[in-house]
Amino acid sequence: MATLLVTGGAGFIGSNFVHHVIDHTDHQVVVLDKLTYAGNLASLDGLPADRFRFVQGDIADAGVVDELVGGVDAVVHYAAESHNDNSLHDPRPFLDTNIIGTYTLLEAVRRHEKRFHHISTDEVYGDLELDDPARFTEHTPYNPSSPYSSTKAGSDLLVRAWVRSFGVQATISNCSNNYGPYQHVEKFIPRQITNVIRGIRPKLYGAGENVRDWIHADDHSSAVLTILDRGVIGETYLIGADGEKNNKDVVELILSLMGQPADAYDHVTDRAGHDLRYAIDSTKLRTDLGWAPQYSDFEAGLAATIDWYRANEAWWAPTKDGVEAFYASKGQ
Ligand code: NAD
Ligand code: TDX
Repeated sequence: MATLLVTGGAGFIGSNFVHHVIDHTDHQVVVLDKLTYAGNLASLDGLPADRFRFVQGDIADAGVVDELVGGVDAVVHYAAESHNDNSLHDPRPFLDTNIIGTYTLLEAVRRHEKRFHHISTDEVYGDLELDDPARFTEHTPYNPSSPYSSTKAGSDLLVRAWVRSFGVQATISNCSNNYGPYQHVEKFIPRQITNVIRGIRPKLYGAGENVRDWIHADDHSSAVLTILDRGVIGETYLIGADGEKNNKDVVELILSLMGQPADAYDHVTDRAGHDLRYAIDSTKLRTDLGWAPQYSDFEAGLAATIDWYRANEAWWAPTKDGVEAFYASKGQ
């Protein structure tokens, strides 16, 4: 049994991880989350009070961070500004949280000699051509495209430097696109599902040929627990579930699963600098650490996600109109 400090635990993937840890281990969890627009305490409803504690605070606040890190066994660092479209509109919070926040946590785990796991993204590797047989591996050179992915790349490099220069006991994972419950409606899949529920036509950027490599958030959580248990200090592990799909196919699948004509969507202004394709080769994680994803059927996982958004309108409704107004102002 250990006590984990989970940063960003009120966000999409962090909250899925907290539920996974409570359900599958006997660990205690402390969540540190600033509750930005992306954080939602309702995502942590129902957790047992004797194993879970919530602290509202900023990962860039050294005083708060130092005290919390001193009292736990390990830090699992999810907190970030996470949305590419927001980073194109206003990059500054991405630097504050993703760079300075990660630096602040690294200094605390260095001082207290605590285990650290850093959550990152496949977007640090840039993008691939549609017809390129290659996939990203742990050896692919960094080549980020957006303010979001460049600040995530910077945060990864800080972790590597703190391992090498200061002996910090850290691992890094770079995961592909997640889907599942508790994802903010600004993101692609929840935006389209909640559009259909609201009677709004889904919005596809450009031609919709861009490919993302989808993984269920619960599989991401089991991979992170595996790395915490058996990962080698200083190593990077890529997490993916062989889920490549183009955006047009995903929109059409959402529409047909929701009983709508498959062509009932609009093409809208493309994202600036839009990455074409991401694809993960997770051989190292599977071979060295014995991890395997459980959600092999994307259509079934998507249908369950649609059911979750239908059943949990109270969770997402307060944010929906503001998100759509923001996109409308950008022609998206
Ligand atoms: P999210 O935007 O849903 O949640 C981020 C959480 O961090 C929110 O609860 C927010 O309140 C909190 N937060 C933001 N700034 C903070 C600060 N300064 N101090 C404390 N808390 C702060 O993000 P997500 O999609 O759950 O992503 C979580 C992590 O996973 C990020 O590091 C992201 O880069 C990474 N990741 C995401 C995906 C994906 O598909 N969403 C894929 C790979 C990696
Ligand atoms: O309305 C939309 N229409 C559309 O076509 C939106 C919101 C998105 N898209 C496209 C853009 C992307 O090609 O769908 C794809 C997925 O978009 P996002 O959900 O914004 O995800 P992406 O930019 O791929 O980044 C996500 O995966 C990697 C997460 O937001 C990142 O935090 C993570 O690092």
